[in-house]
Amino acid sequence: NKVVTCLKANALTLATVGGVICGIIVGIILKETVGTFTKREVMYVGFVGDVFLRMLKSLILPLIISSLVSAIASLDISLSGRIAARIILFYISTTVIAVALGILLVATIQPGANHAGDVGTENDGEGQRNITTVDSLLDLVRNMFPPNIIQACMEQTRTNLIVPGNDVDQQDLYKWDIVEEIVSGTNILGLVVVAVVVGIALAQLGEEAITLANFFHSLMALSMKITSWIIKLSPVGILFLVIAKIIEMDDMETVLGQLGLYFATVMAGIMVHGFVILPLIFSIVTRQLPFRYIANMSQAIATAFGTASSSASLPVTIQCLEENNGVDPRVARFAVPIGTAINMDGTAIYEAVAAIFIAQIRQLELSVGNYIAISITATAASIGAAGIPQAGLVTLVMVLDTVGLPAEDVSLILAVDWLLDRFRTVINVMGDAFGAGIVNHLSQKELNTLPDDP
Ligand code: DAS
Repeated sequence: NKVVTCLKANALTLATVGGVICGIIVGIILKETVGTFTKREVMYVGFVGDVFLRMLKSLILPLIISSLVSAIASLDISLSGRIAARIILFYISTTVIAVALGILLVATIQPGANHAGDVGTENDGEGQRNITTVDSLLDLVRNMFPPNIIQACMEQTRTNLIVPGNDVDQQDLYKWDIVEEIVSGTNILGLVVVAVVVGIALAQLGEEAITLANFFHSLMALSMKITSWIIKLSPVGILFLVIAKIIEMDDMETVLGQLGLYFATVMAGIMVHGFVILPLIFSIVTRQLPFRYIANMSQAIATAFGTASSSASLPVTIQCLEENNGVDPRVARFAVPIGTAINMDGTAIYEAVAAIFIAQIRQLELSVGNYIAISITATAASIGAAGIPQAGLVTLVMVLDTVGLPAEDVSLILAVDWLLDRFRTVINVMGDAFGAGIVNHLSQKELNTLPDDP
């Protein structure tokens, strides 16, 4: 009966992972039997999943603000400063490792070499968007300080609720006004900075602002309560999200023929990074095996795969860390919102591989300087990308611009991006989860000396 209790305890997680697997199987069967589906049919099939995704996304705003403010307000400044330094150092260094791994793989495997020059892009030329790297890097910094927090919240709600990539005709990719929003880092970065500043101010004010601090603690509790309800829907929600995505895709045979090696290169990079390198760092620091820690995150992994959005997975990631992995809420609620804003290892690898793959197809000789520029902009692009579907595809424009490749070359890798997006989103979430676990371990002594937050 030990097994029975274990199954009961993990029933929802098993059901959610089952939802992903069934979604893939049913999707492929539908695809093979029915063939192509109209956009309207896809929308009907995916309707339940879309509603589930919007429920999760509606929580992003209150959760990001309340989790950060309440976490920082309940730590003393010096401790939150040390925790922030550790978490940001971990995020930046793992992203740099990820980009280096991506470049190593794409430079050795050379996936673009055998297609050199054979694929052109029919491009009407109009609507072409030259987003230069410098502009978008400046935008990234500018967006960290939203001029008007209310407006930033409104815009963020808009970005969260419109799910780009699923219902926008792919060919219009670089015509999106969403491009501006995503390349300029959207407002999540701005909200994170504002929330950190407010949290520090509340911690400094102490008793004087205890009412406001308690408001954020209650808002966090409210958000987590609603999350626990929504999570119960994930098996069904994710099932339909995956089915809708599978029946919508182009036929994989021809696509994988052309992009198979590229797909394999990105997958190799993100899987090695997410399930070898990060767990290795985790085990070395915490002296515990990573398997249980990863298994305890499977609900968040399934949600990341199903929604292709690390922001939408945020509530589940926090819950898995606190409830299953016993990470101190003051660390989890600090690390994860910052992680979904700036830590996207999967996306960083993908940006580096995709840009160099396209350069190989274009028979563009890359100098060492180009590789260095690509690694810097791939890191910046992953920091600037929002945690919403196919954000990485859009910030890829920045990396292409670094080596003089036009924005519309993104269309060369479009066909498999909806699937790669899911895998890189899983690794983005794993990077946040391991970051929280490692910093939680390193901060244990200091956290235990502090009174528990109210
Ligand atoms: N889908 C993004 C995320 O949610 C990742 C990406 O687009 O690269 O993390």
